[in-house]
Amino acid sequence: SQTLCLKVLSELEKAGLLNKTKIAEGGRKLRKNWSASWVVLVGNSLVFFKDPKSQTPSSWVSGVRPESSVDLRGAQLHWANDLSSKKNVFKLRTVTGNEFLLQSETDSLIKEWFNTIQSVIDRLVTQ
Ligand code: I3S
Repeated sequence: SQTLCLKVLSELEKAGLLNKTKIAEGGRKLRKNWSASWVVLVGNSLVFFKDPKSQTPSSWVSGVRPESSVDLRGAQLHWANDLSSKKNVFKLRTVTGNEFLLQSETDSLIKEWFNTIQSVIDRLVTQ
C-alpha cells in the first residue's frame, strides 16, 4: 500500500549489493554458501533479496519478496577476516543465534555498511 511504501522510504538507511553467506542457524553451524545479495537496511531490520542481476524475467515477481530478514535488536557486529579467505568480511550475529558473513571487495563500501549497521544496533539499545 502507499502508506507502507512511504514508511519504508522514510526508514530506509541504506541499500546495496554485498556478498553474503549464513554460517549459523540458531547457534548451529552451517556450511558456507556465498552469493551476491541485495541488502536493504530499513528500520530495525536488515533485509536480504536475491541479486537482481541473477534473475530472469520469469522470476521478477518472486524476487520482490525478501529471501530473509534479520532483526537488529541485540545483534552483534564484528570484523571477521579470520573467518574467510576473502577480504573485508564482517560477521553479524542475531540474538536468536543466526550468524551471517557479509563481504565486499570495496573497502570504503564495507566500512560504510559496518558503521551504518552498528549505529542502528546502538540506537536500538537506548530505545
Ligand atoms: O571456511 P571454509 O570452509 O574454508 O569456507 C569455504 C568453503 O565453504 C567453500 O565451499 P566448499 O568447501 O563447501 O566447496 C567456499 O567455496 C569458500 O568460498 C569458503 O571460503 P571463503 O574463504 O571464501 O569464505
